[in-house]
Amino acid sequence: MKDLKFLFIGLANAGKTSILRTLDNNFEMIPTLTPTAGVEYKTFKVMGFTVSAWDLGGQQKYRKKYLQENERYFQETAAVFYVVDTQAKEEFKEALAYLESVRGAFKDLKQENIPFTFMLHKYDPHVRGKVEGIENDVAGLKASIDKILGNIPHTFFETSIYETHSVYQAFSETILTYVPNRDIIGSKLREIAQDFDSKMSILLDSAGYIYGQWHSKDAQLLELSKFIRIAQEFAKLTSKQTYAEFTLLTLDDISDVAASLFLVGDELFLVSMLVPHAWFMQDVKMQDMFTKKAREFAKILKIFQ
Ligand SMILES: Nc1nc2c(ncn2[C@@H]2O[C@H](COP(=O)(O)OP(=O)(O)OP(=O)(O)O)[C@@H](O)[C@H]2O)c(=O)[nH]1
Ligand SMILES: [Mg+2]
Repeated sequence: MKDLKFLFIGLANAGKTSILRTLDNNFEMIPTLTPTAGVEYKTFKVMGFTVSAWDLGGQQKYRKKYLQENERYFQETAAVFYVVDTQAKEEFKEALAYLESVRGAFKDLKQENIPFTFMLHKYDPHVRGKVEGIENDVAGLKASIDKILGNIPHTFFETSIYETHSVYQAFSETILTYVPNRDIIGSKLREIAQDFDSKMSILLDSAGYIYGQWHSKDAQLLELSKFIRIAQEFAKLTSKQTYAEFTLLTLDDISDVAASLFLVGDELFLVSMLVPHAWFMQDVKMQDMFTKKAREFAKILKIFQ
């Protein structure tokens, strides 16, 4: 198993520990969280990797220490998850200054090209498109980050603990960058969706990690988000003792989520796609075809071993 060290960095109260609790399915803990004192460590077994997440408490006294002892904290990092509270506009300047120092620390260690995954966090469903100016604030923030990082690889995700899948998406996609041939999953997901005239498809494991997804260009963001949420919740609820090969879940008045489950070794996987409501349900032959197609992923999943 390959090891990956991920740093979770950002100002105090940005949401780092909440994100890690979310990834650990430990939601009950979130309301009682206190500021992280120093560093907390958490290990995840995911997609064939052992991920060590270092949760670097963001209070100023700790931040200073990490930068002063950068070797101890930053050495051998595979990727940095940089968490910013998008609802705290007054803190953006400080968050950017810290980012600059972190970049400087990696430069000192001659590891300038460590990739950054930005979690533009607390981008809650009730905030998006509703709180005045947040889109502009976030666009401005991204531009400033681009300027600081230049050619250093970095990606942006808008995340919220109230949309669990947004957090999983950022985490999964970052891990996937360490998997050679991962593109083959996306092409296969496109193929399966197009075979059935579907606009979106996804491959997940039963822990909820997203191995790949595909959607057509005209897919609506809100629908996509709903689709991923339903598929993910279902994947997490299913146990390998009791799973059914085919299940149809209701998305809304027009669409369903077709789900096919299969085992690879000891691991349960789910392939889902969006299908027109009531159309798929009656057609057993179609369900069979879909189930067969979904199984073809078993071979592809060997790239994770
Ligand atoms: N609205 C909203 N609040 C969140 C979200 N994620 C976390 N929070 C809240 O933000 C507060 C801080 O969360 P923490 O996870 O403790 O923040 P942290 O980055 O670990 O803070 P330090 O440990 O001090 O560095 C808590 O009250 C959380 O409930 C989110 O997505 N949306
Ligand atoms: Mg914390």
